[in-house]
Amino acid sequence: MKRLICVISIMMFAVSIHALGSLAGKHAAKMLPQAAAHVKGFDSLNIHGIVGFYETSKGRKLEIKGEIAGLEPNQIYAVHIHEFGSCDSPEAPGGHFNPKIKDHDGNSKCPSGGRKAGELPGITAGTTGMATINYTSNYLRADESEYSVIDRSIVIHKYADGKAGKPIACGLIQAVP
Ligand SMILES: [Cu+2]
Repeated sequence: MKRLICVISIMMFAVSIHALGSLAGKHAAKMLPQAAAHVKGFDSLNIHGIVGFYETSKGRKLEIKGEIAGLEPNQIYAVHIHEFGSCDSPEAPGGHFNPKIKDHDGNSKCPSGGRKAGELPGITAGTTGMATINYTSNYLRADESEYSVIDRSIVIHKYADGKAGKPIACGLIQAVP
């Protein structure tokens, strides 16, 4: 009997080690962001969300993924990376992040159709007030370069690009240790 219990517990131990191993494997396969921001509304606005910044191929592309809740259903909002890493007030993040993009000859060029690198595509809130950010930038990084979004902020504006109005929500972009 003792022997049987012993065999069973060894088997269970083996099973749990196996389960841990495959969990760890899945975890390792799932990409972790290099940087993340916790977006919160200014004033009493109930806006909140998390945005992750993922460098997909080393120093070439930056995937920006997140979800923002508490928006007005069916509204379009401008989303930008602003220059300064502060969300103390709607003015604190400063202007749009605009690192100098150089072409192969070292001349400055416009990143994409005259948009600044920090000017991401707008987001549309669904019927529940939730919007998804899912964009890959060829001009931003999450490293220590001059193109890095780390220690800057991600800002949601009141309206869509064009007349975006004042920032209504903001998240400090911090390196993920
Ligand atoms: Cu902006």
